[in-house]
Amino acid sequence: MIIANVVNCLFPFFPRMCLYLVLSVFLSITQAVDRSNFKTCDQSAFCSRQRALKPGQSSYRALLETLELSDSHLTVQLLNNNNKVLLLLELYRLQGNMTRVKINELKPIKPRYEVPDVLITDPPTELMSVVAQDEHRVVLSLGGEDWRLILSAQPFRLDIMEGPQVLLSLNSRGLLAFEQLRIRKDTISHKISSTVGSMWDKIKSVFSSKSQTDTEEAGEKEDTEKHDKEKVSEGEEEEAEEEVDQPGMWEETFKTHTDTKPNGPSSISLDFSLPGVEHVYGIPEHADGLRLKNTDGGDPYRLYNLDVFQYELFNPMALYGAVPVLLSHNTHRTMGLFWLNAAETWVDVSSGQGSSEVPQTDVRWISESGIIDVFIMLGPRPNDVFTQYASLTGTQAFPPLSSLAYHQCRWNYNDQEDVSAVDQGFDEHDIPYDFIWLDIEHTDGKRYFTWDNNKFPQPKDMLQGLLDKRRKMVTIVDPHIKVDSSYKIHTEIRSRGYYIKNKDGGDYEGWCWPGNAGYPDFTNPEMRKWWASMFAYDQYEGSMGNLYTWNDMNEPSVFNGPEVTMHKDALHGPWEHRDIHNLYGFYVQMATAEGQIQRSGGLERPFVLTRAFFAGSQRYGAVWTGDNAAEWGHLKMSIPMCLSLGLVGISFCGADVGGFFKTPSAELLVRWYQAGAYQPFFRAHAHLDTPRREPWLFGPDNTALIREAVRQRYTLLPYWYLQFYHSQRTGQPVMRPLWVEYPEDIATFSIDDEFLIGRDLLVHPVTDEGSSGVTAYLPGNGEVWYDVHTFQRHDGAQNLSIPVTMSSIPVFQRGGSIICRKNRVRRSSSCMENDPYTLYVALDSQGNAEGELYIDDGHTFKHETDKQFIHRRLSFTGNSLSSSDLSPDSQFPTASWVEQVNILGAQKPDAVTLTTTDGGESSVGFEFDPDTAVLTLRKPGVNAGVNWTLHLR
Ligand code: NBV
Repeated sequence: MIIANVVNCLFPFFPRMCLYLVLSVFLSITQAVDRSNFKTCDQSAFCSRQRALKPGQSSYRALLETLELSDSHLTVQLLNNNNKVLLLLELYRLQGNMTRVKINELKPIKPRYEVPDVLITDPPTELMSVVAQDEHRVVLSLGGEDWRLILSAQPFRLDIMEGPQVLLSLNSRGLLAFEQLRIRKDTISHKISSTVGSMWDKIKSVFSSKSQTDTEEAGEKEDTEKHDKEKVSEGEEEEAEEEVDQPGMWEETFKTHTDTKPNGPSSISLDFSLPGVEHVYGIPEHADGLRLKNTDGGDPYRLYNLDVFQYELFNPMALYGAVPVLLSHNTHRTMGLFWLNAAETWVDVSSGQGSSEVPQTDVRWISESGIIDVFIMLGPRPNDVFTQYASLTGTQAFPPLSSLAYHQCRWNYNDQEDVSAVDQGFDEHDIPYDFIWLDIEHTDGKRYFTWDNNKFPQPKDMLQGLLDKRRKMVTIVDPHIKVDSSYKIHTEIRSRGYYIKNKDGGDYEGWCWPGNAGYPDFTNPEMRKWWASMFAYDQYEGSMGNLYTWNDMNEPSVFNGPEVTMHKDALHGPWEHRDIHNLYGFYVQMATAEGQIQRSGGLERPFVLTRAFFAGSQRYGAVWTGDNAAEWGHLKMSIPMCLSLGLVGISFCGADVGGFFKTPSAELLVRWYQAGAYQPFFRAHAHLDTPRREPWLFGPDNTALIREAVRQRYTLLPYWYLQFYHSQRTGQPVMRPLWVEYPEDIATFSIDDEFLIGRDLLVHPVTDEGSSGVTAYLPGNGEVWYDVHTFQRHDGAQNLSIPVTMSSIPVFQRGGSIICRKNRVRRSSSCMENDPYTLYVALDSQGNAEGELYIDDGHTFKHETDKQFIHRRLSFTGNSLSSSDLSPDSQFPTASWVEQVNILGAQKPDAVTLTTTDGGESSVGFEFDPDTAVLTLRKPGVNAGVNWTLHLR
C-alpha cells in the first residue's frame, strides 16, 4: 500500500501526501520519531514566554476589599501590580472533599473558552465559611475540625491546610501568569484585529450550539456583574507598566506553518506546591514511566493530541491523547489536580527538598488559552481520589463482555476471503477470538461508512458468517472526510455547514488518507447528532448489529498541518481550534458511541475504540496506545502507559499486541500475547508493511504458547467483567499500580513492571528477551499470594524470584479473595455464555476469603434499565463457603452453574455438604492434594444465581 501511495505521489495533486509517505518510508528505515516535526517548549512562543518567568514574588495581589462570599462560592479580584489588569478568582468548596479554583479575566475583551461537556454535572457545592479575616488574609473553613483554606493577599497565594500542615499551595512560587486578551497596538494590525473581531461576532451568531449559547449568555451576564465589581478597584493609582509585545504573540511560524493569532497572546499558568510529596503520577499520554520525572533542565510534559509517527520511549513529548490530571501520593495522603483546559498544555514537575528538609514536589501548568479552572481532589486515600474524579467526569463505560475478549486486527485484512480464512484459522488452531477488525483499506477509497466493492462485495454475508459463530467485527471510521462531490457523507456535511472552518471562514481542508479532506466540527452538537444518525443500519450500508467502530486519526491528524495536526486558527463556530484542540477526539468518540446506541434503539451497549482522548473519554469506550513498535521496550512501556490512563479514569486501555511497526521475533510476539492477555484491551495489530502474524504462523510450539495465553484470558473473563462493572460504578481503575492497594508501602511507589487487576490478581509479565527469571514484588505485610498456575503460596512484603520458561506468565491471586473463572474455553466469549463457573478460593492467613460474581446478558443496558443482573457475594469463613445476594431487587435468569470449587491453602475435611435455601442438602465429592494444599470440590452443581452454602466438616 505504501508503495501504491508512493506511486500516487507521481500525480501532481497529492504533493503533501507524497511528502508524508516518503518521509514515513524513510523514517521506518531510520526507526525513530522525527523530533523536528514537533515543537519543544522553546519552539512554542507561549511556553517559552511562560517558562521565562522564574519563581519569585508574585505580581498578583488579592484585593480583599472585593471579596464576596455566597453560599456556594467566594469571589475576589486579583490585581496584577505590573500591568494593573484585574482577574477574578472564584473558589468553590465542592462536595466530596474537593476545591475548585477558577481564575479568569475580570473583564476580558471577549469571552475566553471554558471547556463544556467534560464535567458530567455542575459539581455540587458545600458551604464555605470565613473563620478569620484581617487585611492580609482570609481563612476559610473547608469542613471538619481542621480543614482550612488560607487566602493570602500580598502576594496572592492559596494554602490548603489540614491542621497545621500545608497540603497544597497555589501560587506559592509566584508563577500565576495570565495573558489578558488585548487589542493589537499598531494601527494596521488593529484594523485586522477588529475585522477578525467582527467576523468572530458574525460566526458566533450563526453557530447554533445550545451549550455554546448558554455559555455566551452566562458570559454576558457575568460581564455586567464583573464590570460592576471592577469599579471597586478603580481607586488604583499607580501607573500600569507599558507592556511590550514579545515575539510570537501575534503570529508564530513553525517550519513552514504560520499560526496567525488574531486574538493575540492568551496563555495562562499557575504553580502548585505539594509539601511532603515525592511521587506524582498521571497526565497521560506519554511514553514514559509511571512515576513522573523532574522536568528541570528538560522539556515539560506536553499535553497536545498529536499523531506522532514512531514515538520514542521515555519522553515527555505529546502523544495522541491528553488527560490533564495529576495525582500525588505519599504514605499519608493521595491527592489529585484536574486542570480543566483543552488547549495545548505543558506541565513542569520538580521534586526535591522543600523548606525544612521536607521533600516537596512543585508542579506548574501552562496552557495556551482558556481560563484557569482547576479541581483539587483532596483524597485522602487513592480510592477517594478516584471517586472524586469520577464525580466530576464520570466513570468507565461498562463495555460489552465480548469486547473484553481477544481482538484480531491488522492493517489490513484484504477482502472477504481473507477475513473468512483468518476466522477459520482460529477455529482450526483452537484459539478463541471475538472480534476481527478492518482498517482503512476496506473502504471505497478511504470514504468511511463505505465498502470497497471489489474486496467486500457482500459485507452483510461476511458479518452474518461471523454472527453465526457468535463473533463480531470492527470497521474503522476516521474523522477526515474525503472532499468528493459524489460522496454523500461529504456533501451532507458541507451543505449543512458542519465542517470546521479555516481562518477565512471557508471549509477547512487538510491532507489525510483520502487526499483532500474536510474535518467535521464535532464540537457542534448538531453535527454530532447527524454523525450519530449515520450509524443507523439504513444509513451505514452493509452494517449489522455485530459491527462496531474504531475512531483513528482523531487528534485530528492532518498530514500537511503544523505538527501533523490542525491549524490553531481554524474555527469551530466562535472558537479557535487552539481553544478546543484536545477535545476533538473526545467528541468524535462521543458521537460515534451515541450512534451505536441509537441504531439499536437505545438497547445495546456500544464499543468504540479511540486513539485521541481527553478527560471524560472513559464514558465512551476504549483507548489504545497508538503506533508502538515491535520492540521489547515498547512491550515494557505498555504497562506504565495503561497504568497512567487507569489512574485518570480511563480503564479500558491496551497496546497493539506484537507491536504495530516492525516485525516481532516469535519470542517477543509470544511474550506480548502473554502480557496483553492480562491488560484490559487485548488486541493484536500490525502495520500494513509487516509480514502476516496470525498466531499460527510461528510454528506449533509458539502457536501453543499463544493459544494458552489467549485461553487464560477467556477463563478469566468473568473476573474482568466484574472489574469493569465495579469501575463503572465507582471509578476505580481496573488495571492498578500496586501503590493504589498498598498506599503505605513505599516499595510499591515506583513499580511499573507489574500491576494488579482489581485487588486480587497481581501480574508480572515477562518483558525481557531470553529471560530465565523475573523478580516480582509481592506486597502486603501479612498478605499471602498464590501462584495461579502452581497454587504455591508465598508471603507478602517480599521480592520473589520466579524462574520462567517460555510458557510462564507470572500471576498471583491474593489470599483472602475468591475469583470465578469459566474453564471451558470455546471459540468466542458469547459461546461461553451459559457455561459453568469454577471458583478459586484463596485463603488468607486466617483461613478466610471473599469475592463477588456479576452476571448479566453481557451486551444490553437492561442491567441498568430493568435491573436484569445477578450480583453475588461469595464468602469463605468458618469452614463454610456461601453465596449470597448482593442485589436482591435485581434478577437475571442464568443457566450457568458452579462446576468446581478449588480452595487454595486448605486443609483436608472429612466431608463436604451443600445446602441450598430450598432446604436441599447433598454431599459433595472432593479431593485434597497435600503437596499444594488445594482442596477441590467436584460438581456442587448449584445454579450460579441462587443462595447456597458448602460446609467443610
Ligand atoms: O489506519 C491505518 C493506521 C492504523 O492501523 C493504526 O492503528 C493507527 O494508529 N493508522 C494509525 C494510520 C497510519 C499509521 C502510519
